[in-house]
Amino acid sequence: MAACARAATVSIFLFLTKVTLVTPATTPAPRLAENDCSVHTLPIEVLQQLMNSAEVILKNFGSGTAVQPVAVSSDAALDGSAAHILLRRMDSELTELRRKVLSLEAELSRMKEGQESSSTICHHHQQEINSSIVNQVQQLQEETRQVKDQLSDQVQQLQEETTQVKDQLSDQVQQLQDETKEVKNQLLGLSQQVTQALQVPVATSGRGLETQSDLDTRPQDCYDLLRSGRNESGIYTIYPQTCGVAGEGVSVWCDMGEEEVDEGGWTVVLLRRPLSTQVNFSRGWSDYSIGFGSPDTEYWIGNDVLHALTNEATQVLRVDMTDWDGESRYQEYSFFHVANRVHKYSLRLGTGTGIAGDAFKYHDNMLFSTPDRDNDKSSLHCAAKYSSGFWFNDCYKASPTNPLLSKQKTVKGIIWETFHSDYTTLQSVTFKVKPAM
Ligand SMILES: [Ca+2]
Repeated sequence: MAACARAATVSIFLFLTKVTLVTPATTPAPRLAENDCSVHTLPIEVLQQLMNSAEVILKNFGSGTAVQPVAVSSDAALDGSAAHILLRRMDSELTELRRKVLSLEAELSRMKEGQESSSTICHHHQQEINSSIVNQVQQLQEETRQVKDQLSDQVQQLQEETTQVKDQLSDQVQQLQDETKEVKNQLLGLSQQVTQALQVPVATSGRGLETQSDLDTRPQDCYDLLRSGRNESGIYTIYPQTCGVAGEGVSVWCDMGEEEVDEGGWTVVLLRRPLSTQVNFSRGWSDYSIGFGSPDTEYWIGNDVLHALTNEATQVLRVDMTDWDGESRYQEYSFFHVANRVHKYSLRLGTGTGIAGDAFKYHDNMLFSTPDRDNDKSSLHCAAKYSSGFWFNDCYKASPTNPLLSKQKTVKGIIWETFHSDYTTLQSVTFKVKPAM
């Protein structure tokens, strides 16, 4: 039994001597840096195996379990003293070895804790970083969205303001142009009158003073032409005067009447009739001001000419119309006046008589509106709604400038409500003027 114990002791001694040589116990175990995520698995595993083996051997030695003897000579002639010394030395070494084993176990435990701690710290840091990145991305997205919304609002506001300013400027420019033209015409008229007044006593010696209309023999309207002997209806050029000054010639249709029925002399200012291709009456303020179309098709004489024609002398207006069944009716107004551009061609009408009914009276005192100018009394933009220029109220009872449509019941066509109150369209209509008798 003593021999077995000795043999085991020798085996452990030899084994642990090797362990001592290969373990890091003789040098300080590497400490893991706090954030060092690399894992030192190999040294720890090796140490673990070695420790396990050492513990088994120590346990077996302590419990007296039989261990395979190593080759120790049984007949070694060791005396009692020598054996005693050997045993003491082995005990001492054994104690030292146990201490080293314990130290190694502590080191191993510390390394394991370090590894686990490092791993936990790394995982925790990774989560924090991920969470931080996600938060920052979300915050950036939110800020981007807010900035985008703000920019969009500002752009829209700028566009609206630009449009408003543009409209205001356009109106102001138009008004200035109108006023300038009006003043210019008045100055020209005055200048001409002064010049003629100064020249007349010399040039017309013996005839007395003459009026300007006597000096300008060009026809101001169709009635002038009729008086000069032109009694056939047709296209003529007239020279309406503004403030005593004849403007440019205007080509118009003169209705010279039928013999012994109507004395004629009517200047047609609006002509609508069915054609293979109708004239487009969906036009802006400028077109309605200067006029458009042609006397051999359809036309609007122009609001500036209307003002000139109706401003110099009291004019009678006659409206002739025919429906698609061929029935003709008329309405006359004892007085017809159109104001100048500055006053937006405001309409004044006298008493109406006739068999078509007084639909036009609804438009008395109205300003002129076009698809690009809303001067009506409606919350709507009547001229834009009906694609025409007229003295819209809220909106109309007569619509002679609406599109010329085939026979049907629609508010979109040419209507005279007191003729066809069910909005049956008309096929032709003319507005014509001549000086009141
Ligand atoms: Ca309106």
